[in-house]
Amino acid sequence: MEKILITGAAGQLGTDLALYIQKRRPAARILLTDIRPEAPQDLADFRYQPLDVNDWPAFEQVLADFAPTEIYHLAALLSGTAEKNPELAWQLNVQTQKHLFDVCVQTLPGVKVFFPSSIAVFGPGAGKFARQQAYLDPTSMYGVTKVAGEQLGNYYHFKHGLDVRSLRFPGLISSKAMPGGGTTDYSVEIYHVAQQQDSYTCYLRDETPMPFLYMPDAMQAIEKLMAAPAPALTVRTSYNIHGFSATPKDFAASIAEAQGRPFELLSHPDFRQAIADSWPAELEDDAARKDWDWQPDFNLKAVTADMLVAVGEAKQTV
Ligand code: AKB
Repeated sequence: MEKILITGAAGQLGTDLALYIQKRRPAARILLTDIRPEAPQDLADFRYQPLDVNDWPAFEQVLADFAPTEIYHLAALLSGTAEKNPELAWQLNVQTQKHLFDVCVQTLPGVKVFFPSSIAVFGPGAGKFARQQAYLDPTSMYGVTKVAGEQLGNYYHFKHGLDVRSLRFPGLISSKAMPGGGTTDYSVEIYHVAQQQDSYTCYLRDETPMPFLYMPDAMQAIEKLMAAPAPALTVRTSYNIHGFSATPKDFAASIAEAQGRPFELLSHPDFRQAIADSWPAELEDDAARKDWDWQPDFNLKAVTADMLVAVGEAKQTV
């Protein structure tokens, strides 16, 4: 019996992942947990348990009671929030993740664990085109926690045989749950604003390039990575995956083109500009392509066409 536990399930990635796994693996038992007291509307059909994963006894109890065969550990602070609260970021993104790995080694033989890493692991040393094996010198607290998390995953794999797998996500674009506290969040907000207004004010300079990925591509990446035979995996820190590179100006232009009317981009950079400037614009993802057949389907034009419809439909049903 496949038993799948998702932490941080009410977030942007968790919401889509829960629905995707439910559809693709109908026989699996799924337990969703999140710090929120109740499941959001989109996840109302799932078994749901409120859980602060930083409460280790409570987390251990959930692991003991449910005895998952697969864990998607998504509970984490993103870049903007981590920069404002570095202590909590270290506690949640590193110490709790390490504790989870310890409990897995001690009590859940054979369990597979996925956790999301990020382009935030890169800093100036990687340059604007980040290779899989680039030097990692992140300048954000979030990036520091993600490098530590990756190294822990690699260590627990080689030292204890724990089957930990991970992806370095670029900015994720999706139409269900909103992202919370990241530097790439504008790439989702802009589509919501475009439903009602003809301009959007971005907290980054209009020519700031970053890598992005549409959620359906993120889903197929997680599925392929988790299904790959263990010997095929040559990377046990975290795999680079790339969808497309774009600037805020590119997003606005693509919305204007799709809507057939002008859409203006205004820019008022805040503290997130420094974070964005320290990240690469593009990722080399050859290892993912070779090891488990990674290939994205969506470019910016396709994302815009899809997002404008999906966000519009969601607004009509509210
Ligand atoms: C963020 O902006 O913090 C995240 C990420 C790139 O990991 N979306």
